[in-house]
Amino acid sequence: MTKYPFIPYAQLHFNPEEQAERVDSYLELMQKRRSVRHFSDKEVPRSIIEKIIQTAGTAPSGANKQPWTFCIIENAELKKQIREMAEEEEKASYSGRMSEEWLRDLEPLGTDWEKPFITTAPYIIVVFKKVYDLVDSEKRNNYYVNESVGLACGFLLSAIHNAGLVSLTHTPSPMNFLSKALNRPENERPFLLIPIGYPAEEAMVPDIKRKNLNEIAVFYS
Ligand code: IYR
Repeated sequence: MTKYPFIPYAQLHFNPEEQAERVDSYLELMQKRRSVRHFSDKEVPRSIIEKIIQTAGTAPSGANKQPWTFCIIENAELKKQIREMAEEEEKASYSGRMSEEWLRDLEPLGTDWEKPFITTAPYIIVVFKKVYDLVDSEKRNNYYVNESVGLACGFLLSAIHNAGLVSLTHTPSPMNFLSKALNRPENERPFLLIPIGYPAEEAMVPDIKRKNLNEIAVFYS
């Protein structure tokens, strides 16, 4: 196993004012991020999507295995098929598979089994996690796969928002149908389905509040 050569870390140097300004403006940007369910069909250049995916790929991962595959679906027929399959599963979930409590928790958010965004958005990204790697048909371990792919999805969502685009983390359940529809190898499992595009002009979002700092943080000084 060859070792990586170690190189100096390319440090970022901000003076205190710059630092304060940067954390404020990043917070302000991210506070505007919302899960959007109403998409426009307006085109997004492929080059923009490519840069966003590359940004997601900068996430840290267990032993730097980068155990993710991003499938970007633009093909209308394939989006239609995926929508039909997702809605079939979601219909079964909303009408029996989900608990009463779960349905009650979702009610204020107005979600239901219908997933029009899958066909309206110009792209859907299906993120796959690689539970192991296949190198010359041999299994190689990956580590902290859920943590790693979750981090990459976080980076993905923030890159999407930074581009003035919107997304939705859709979790059709179960979602094995995506492996088949996209012809993925046996070492990959679907993780999230994320439509990406511009919001519809009349897009509405529920007026949710984020928890305050003192509700989410405990400081030990
Ligand atoms: N997977 C379903 C249900 C759903 C579950 C949660 I947790 C949400 O925050 C939103 C929806 C769906 O995507 O509709």
